[in-house]
Amino acid sequence: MPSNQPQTIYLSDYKVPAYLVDTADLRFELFEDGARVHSTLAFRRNPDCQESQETGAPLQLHGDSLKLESLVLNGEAVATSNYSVSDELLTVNQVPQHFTLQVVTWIEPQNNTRLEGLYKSAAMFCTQCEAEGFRCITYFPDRPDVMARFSTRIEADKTAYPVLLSNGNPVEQGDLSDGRHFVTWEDPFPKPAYLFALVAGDLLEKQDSFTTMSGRKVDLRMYVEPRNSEKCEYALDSLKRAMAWDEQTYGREYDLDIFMIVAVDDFNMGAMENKGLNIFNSSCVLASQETATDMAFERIESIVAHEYFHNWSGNRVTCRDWFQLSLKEGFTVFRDTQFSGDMGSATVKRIESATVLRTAQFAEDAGPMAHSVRPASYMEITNFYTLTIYVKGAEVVRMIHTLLGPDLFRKGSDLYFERHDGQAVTTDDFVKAMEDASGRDLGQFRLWYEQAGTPQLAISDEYDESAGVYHLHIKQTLPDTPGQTDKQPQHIPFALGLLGSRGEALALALSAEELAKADAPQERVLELTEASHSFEFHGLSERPVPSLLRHFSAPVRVSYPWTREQLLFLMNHDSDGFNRWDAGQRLAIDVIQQMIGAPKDVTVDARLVGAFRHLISDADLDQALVAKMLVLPTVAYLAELTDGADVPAIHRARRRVLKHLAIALRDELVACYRRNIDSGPYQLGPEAVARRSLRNTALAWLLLINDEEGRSLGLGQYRDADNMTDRMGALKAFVNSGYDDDRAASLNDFYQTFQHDPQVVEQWFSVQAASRRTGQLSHIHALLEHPAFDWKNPNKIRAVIGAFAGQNLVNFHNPDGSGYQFLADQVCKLDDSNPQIAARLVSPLTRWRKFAPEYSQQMQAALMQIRDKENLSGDLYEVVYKSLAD
Ligand code: 0A1
Ligand code: ZN
Repeated sequence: MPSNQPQTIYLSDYKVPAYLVDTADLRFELFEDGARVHSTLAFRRNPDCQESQETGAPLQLHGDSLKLESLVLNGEAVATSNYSVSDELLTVNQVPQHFTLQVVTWIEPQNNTRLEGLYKSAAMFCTQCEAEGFRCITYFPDRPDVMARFSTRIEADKTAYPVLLSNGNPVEQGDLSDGRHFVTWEDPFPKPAYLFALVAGDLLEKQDSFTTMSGRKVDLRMYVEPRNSEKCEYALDSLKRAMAWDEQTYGREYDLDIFMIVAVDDFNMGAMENKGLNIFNSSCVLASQETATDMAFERIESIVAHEYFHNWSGNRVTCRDWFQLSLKEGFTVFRDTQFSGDMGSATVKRIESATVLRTAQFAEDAGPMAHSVRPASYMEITNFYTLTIYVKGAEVVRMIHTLLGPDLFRKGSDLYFERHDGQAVTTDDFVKAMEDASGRDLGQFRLWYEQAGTPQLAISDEYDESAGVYHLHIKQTLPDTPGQTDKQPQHIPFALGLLGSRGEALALALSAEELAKADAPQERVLELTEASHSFEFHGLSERPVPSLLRHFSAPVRVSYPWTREQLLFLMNHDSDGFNRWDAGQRLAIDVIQQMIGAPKDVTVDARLVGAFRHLISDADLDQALVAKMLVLPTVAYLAELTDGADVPAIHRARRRVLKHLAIALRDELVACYRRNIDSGPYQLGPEAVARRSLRNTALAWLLLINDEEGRSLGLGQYRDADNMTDRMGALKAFVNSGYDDDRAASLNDFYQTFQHDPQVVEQWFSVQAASRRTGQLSHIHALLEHPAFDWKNPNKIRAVIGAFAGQNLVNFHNPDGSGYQFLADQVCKLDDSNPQIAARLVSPLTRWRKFAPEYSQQMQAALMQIRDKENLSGDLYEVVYKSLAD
């Protein structure tokens, strides 16, 4: 057991802070060999803390990797006997009711490879303080329920760092001696330290503006390295759309005079919502037609919106403690998905959210790190920036929206923002506001926050012909998760419809009386609260086909004995687009599963071919939906659905089906490709995006079967592409094809063309690392040796190692165990420089229990090897030990 075993922190141990900070005045002196941070903090005892009121508890400040240079209390140096410093805390004894503490620390941003606190990304200084990075800058009560008014003076060399940014508004600037200068920023809004930010660099400024609903003009500024000058427009436009949408949908207006976005190349996550100064991973904000795919544009729009929306859901109303992380993240993801749905197709957005949830969040729920939306304990909070907190958290908010309806939900959110503006609160406060505004009892609903795991609904039905009544039985169970057994039934909104034999929507009368009134709706949201329910639908002259869990109305698994005929019927007739897509997925899953290990003479069900023929050929269907319906369920999802999964076998079965479809539909694919060629100028609207998507799917399928016409279409597309979606679509198709020369030539050309653009080089890495053909270990090793690879850059690490272990399932799960060994080696290596990234990358290994014994044993062995590493970080310790626990 390593000596640095991290402690477990429990929600039940929460105590209010003993001291509050009213103002934090910071002065940063930035140099090439380090930075000096002068901090002046105005403290007072917390009136809500009994202990500090009565006995004057010692003052404890968090600190991490700091060199303390001086400590002054109310103008006098603190005697060494009156304070102590450990690795994590600075403790000052005997402090008065009110006092000012001046702390000077020395830090080394240039050597900060963890990318927490103040660090250097290329030539610029930047910060990342969520969750506990501020303590790497100076000593501070680094917890979100301590909110202070910050001012920040930054001093640096004027030539190397002409731009000096922090939160709030600039209030003073000027020159200093030795070619240095300073800028002072003041943020009028009290905030927790995790929202602090600082940026210094030689950056280009892009300006725009937005006039708020009350008529205030807000300066919008984006700061990027000069070479990225042409990649800012989309983010700024997205920002303005998000600002307008939040006013319209939630009545929320921006509150400062300036809103800034900065792009940095080295960043552990996607982006950060620091007050007034959002910092983005370059890959999540920079885009141009030539360098970003449609998917990247979509991602940028949603992340820009997400960070902006945090200004209310996160910053104005923040979290009391990190157990409440989903208070801001779940709600904000809900808001950004609503926004994306409104900007494009709500159905397509719903399909995308459900895909992530069912593929990856359900896997998390079923794995060793399973936790509830509001966890009860953690070791390292950075390990809890999970899909459960983010996307399941968003689903929970979405269910409240479904239960209350849009108007009461809005009343609830208004009450929440009003009641808690300027406070640090809990998920319970959120639910309470929703209850108080709507009059609904959400008591049982709160279990969604407390119980981990994915509820399973087992559904059966029968039809009583003589009575004309259809019976639907729904049983819910919630599987055990680490530390949680014997769970309670949850409150589940279950949307459904019934279809008649001509595909028409039937009226849903739950009783004879309702039937008599003859105004029963065609879709209902049933509320499940018991372990089992039976519903009756009256007045049905034939057995209906049920359309279950419409719009994916709750994050649950549904089992129902669908026949293939029923699925085909729903694919064609369901009025709910989501369930049309879902029926297609279920049908494909059924067909693929049948092929796993099946003898050669078993053929692919002709009905699947027929259904896909219809999708590919009928140009009158909603093309954006069709583009989604043509994507077969991924190997990752198929594995998630299987106990004792044999990934290579799943992969072979899926390919067999795919190839069969491609051969059978070869002519239709060529026609679909040609029909969707765009002749006019490049556009980003939903129709153009759907056309490119359809064309790229057709191309990929054709190249999978070595079709010569497909090959020449692909070569032409690559050569003539005026945008990255087309270029990347062709490149990907060749990389995954059997055309070895074309693959080599296009990869080479792509690199030559884009080698100076890190965001595109990242795509170049990941298309290879994720490919069955180029993602063999020898090639992955070669990518790690490539001059453009950088062990300090999280994006490059994710593009190669993350894509290999997370997307290239067939090579990662090589039966010889080499993929596991490789990941273990890289994770150990990374743990010394960036433990956060190491702990995230290891996650594919943590799922070892899912796989067939010959795989799971080797995965376990790889985890043990990591466990035994010297100086294992706390981050990796938590993930690895929990994964290996019985
Ligand atoms: N709050 C950010 C995500 C974020 C979290 C942690 C970080 O560093 C450890 C960085 C960013 C968001 O939700 O966008
Ligand atoms: Zn967020």
